[in-house]
Amino acid sequence: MLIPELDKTGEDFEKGRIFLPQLILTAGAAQACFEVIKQTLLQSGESGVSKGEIVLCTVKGDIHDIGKNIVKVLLENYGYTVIDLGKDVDPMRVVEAAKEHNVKLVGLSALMTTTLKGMEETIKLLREHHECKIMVGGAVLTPEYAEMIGADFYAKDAKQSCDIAKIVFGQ
Ligand code: B12
Repeated sequence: MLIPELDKTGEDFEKGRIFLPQLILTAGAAQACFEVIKQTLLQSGESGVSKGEIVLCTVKGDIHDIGKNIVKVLLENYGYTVIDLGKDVDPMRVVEAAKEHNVKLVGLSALMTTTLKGMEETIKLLREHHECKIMVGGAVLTPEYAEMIGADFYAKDAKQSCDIAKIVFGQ
């Protein structure tokens, strides 16, 4: 329900039916809803041994983080530890975090055509400095584009990020 409404807001924004202040208000409301969902999931979940560590962020130049935050909540709920670097993250910071925690999996999010370059740059740098699998997601991405920029996995939604983590960590 929440995500289709966000999509509708995006379309209204694109078509000039609403403007940036309304878009920001909608995003704020969505974030607040996801925070409630997160707290509820945390309270109901068992705290067990972590299945594995994953570095997650929205790439440089991009401040959209609602989707990334949903991915984080779901991964945590499935028992993975998420090292969340936030949004607008410099490629080198991703590399440093991946190396520091010696992670097997990195997740990158990008919501704009202009920031797909930042995603590509991050993947390139990761390949040069750290051996790991990379999953990517975000509304503008396609499986073909994800493959072209060198990602190992494309996820169309948060649930798929958990399926990918299961493949990478074997649990
Ligand atoms: C909310 C929103 C905002 C909010 C963001 C708030 C926030 N904290 O995120 C605000 C108002 C700040 C904003 C700002 C801007 N926005 Co905006 N925004 C949106 C909007 C309406 C919804 C995005 C969203 O949250 N969707 C819901 C989430 C749940 O979906 P999602 O991110 O795709 O995530 C899911 C999957 O893709 C996947 N996934 C996502 N990431 C990852 C990562 C991994 C690892 C995995 C496995 C999976 C995964 O799982 C998620 C959950 O299922 C979209 C329109 C749209 N329909 O997409 C425009 C949109 C993305 N914005 C757009 C634009 C242009 C901007 C601005 C440049 C506007 C401006 N003129 O200033 C700025 C960007 C500034 C910047 N540098 O980043 C454009 C981008 C166009 C393009 N093709 O490049 C869009 C498409 C709107 C439009 N049609 O014009 N925006």
